[in-house]
Amino acid sequence: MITRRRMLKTASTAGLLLAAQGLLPAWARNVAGAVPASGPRTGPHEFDLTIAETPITIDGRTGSAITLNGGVPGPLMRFKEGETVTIRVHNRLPEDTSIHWHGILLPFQMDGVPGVSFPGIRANSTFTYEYPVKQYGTYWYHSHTRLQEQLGHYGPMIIDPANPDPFAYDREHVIVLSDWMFEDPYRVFAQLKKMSHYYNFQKRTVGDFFEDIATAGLGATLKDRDAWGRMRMDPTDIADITGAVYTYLINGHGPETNWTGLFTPGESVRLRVINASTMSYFNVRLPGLPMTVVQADGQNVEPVEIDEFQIAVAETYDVIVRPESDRAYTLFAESLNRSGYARGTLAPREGMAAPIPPLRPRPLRTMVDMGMDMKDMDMGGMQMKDTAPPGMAGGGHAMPEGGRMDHAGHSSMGGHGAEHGGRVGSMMEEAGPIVARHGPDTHGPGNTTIAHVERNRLAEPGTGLEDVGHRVLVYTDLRSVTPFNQRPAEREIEIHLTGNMDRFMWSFDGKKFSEVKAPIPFRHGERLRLIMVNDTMMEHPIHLHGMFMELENDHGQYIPRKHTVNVKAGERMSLLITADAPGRWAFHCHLLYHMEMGMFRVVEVSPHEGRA
Ligand SMILES: [Cu+2]
Repeated sequence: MITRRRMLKTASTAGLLLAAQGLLPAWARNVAGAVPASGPRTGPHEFDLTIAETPITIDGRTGSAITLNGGVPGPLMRFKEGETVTIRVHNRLPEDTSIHWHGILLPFQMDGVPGVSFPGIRANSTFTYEYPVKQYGTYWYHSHTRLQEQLGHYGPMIIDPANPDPFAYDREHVIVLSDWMFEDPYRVFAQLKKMSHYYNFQKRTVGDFFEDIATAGLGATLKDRDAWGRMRMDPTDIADITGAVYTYLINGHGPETNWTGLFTPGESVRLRVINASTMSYFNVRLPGLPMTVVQADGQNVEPVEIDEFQIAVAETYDVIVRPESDRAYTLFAESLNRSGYARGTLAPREGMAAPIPPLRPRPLRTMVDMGMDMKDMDMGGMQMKDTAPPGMAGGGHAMPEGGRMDHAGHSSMGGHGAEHGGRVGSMMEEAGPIVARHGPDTHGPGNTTIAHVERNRLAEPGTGLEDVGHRVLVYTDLRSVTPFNQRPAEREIEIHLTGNMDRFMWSFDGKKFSEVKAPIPFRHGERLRLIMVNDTMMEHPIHLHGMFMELENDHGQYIPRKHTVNVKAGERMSLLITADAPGRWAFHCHLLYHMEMGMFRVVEVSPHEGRA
């Protein structure tokens, strides 16, 4: 294992530093005219990637990273739909590594998950990936070995389509968003696992709140102002790693460096936005420029014009913008918890900048996130308004931190509730419909916060974006350009996303990966409906390898295909899968530390041949 201390020693050589910056791929350099037509080819269909420890500089500060061909992010891998590619990966690390091609349909032995699809790439050895490229679009790649992705082991991937895209543009930029830490991620992870004691000592917890519900009943607990104070101890306080630790990056550059993408006024500019973060969702916007979404997870979708979108970890969105004026625009990617941002600029010339918007107030978890039904609360209609507690000021329509403190400390419930009651009411109207009720929970101690009701939340814009006053992308907007398989599902599987937030335990159906004995069986060729129910109070980006998931969002045969879906708190989501890819595939939460905690499964599509 590479310890941070050892890595920092190697980082002290100035010569290495210069070499590292010179090696940053052209598309990621501080000023980018446009994305190059092809990636780092070493032959007609051949690529060489070298993985090594290398010092990097971010906003003037030096750290040590795991780099691909010397850079963070790694080189742009650019393939052509229909070619067969050979990629030789040279591991110069003193430990195993791997590369997973995220969202790519390929033979499972090429999927790059150690212990699932292959043994991994040993120190000082070379592994050769070879596979036919059967799709088009914007994707990315990353390590699937321990926490290496947090150390910089990721990069973008573009597959040029065999047939032209159904939309036009004059220029494109790749936008890789990521979250970098100068700390040792293995130490941060160890601390997260120890959190239980730390938090129990510090303050009351989400678990306490649920115990109160069990003993005093929901209505009484909610009427207790102090309980709402406890509600503010929301799971993001524990689960997230925030801007206190992270520097948020665009194409490897911190906010101060101001990565700049050039345009000529009047051009259509395609932005290929990839969230290569380990733990960070972003809200992305370009104040003054509407965006037209044309691809999601590499799949062409009917164009939809918006002003902002939330991008979950591991998702990609392609948008087209048309800057008409000779001025700069800020590309602003605010972290979901509003603890920081990645920022770049689109400009006609180098050295320009536009105002940076202030971070908006931190969003709060809501009763909808908690899977509560207002009817259960014995406070319907007007009365509900009178008792609206301070902690839920409008369903994530947050107040400034200071404002909340003030209300919690000084206002009476009634007075405060009256002030915000209308917004609470509207929050409930905007919330997605309740589609199921949660039965008795059987997931054991690995699952502590049980949603009472399960909602369809596909038409909701995401935490903190409920009333931002402009158009925000929602999952019901996504409509495929081409029709897909209409075969009805033959079988249904239900999986619950579970957690014990006080103890930083994350799992499926209450069990960590290490506690399950067998893969989830899929029969080769079968058509499945996968129902995911999020029992936790936070969103999780769930990724299936090897096969697309078709998101059942009411668009019939035009429902969109996704490799990663954001499942909101308390949400019940339905997906269709054609199990057409024999082999063993990973299925997991793409929050790196959740996956590492065991929110991970293997899916086995059989019969199949070949061994890992
Ligand atoms: Cu998760």
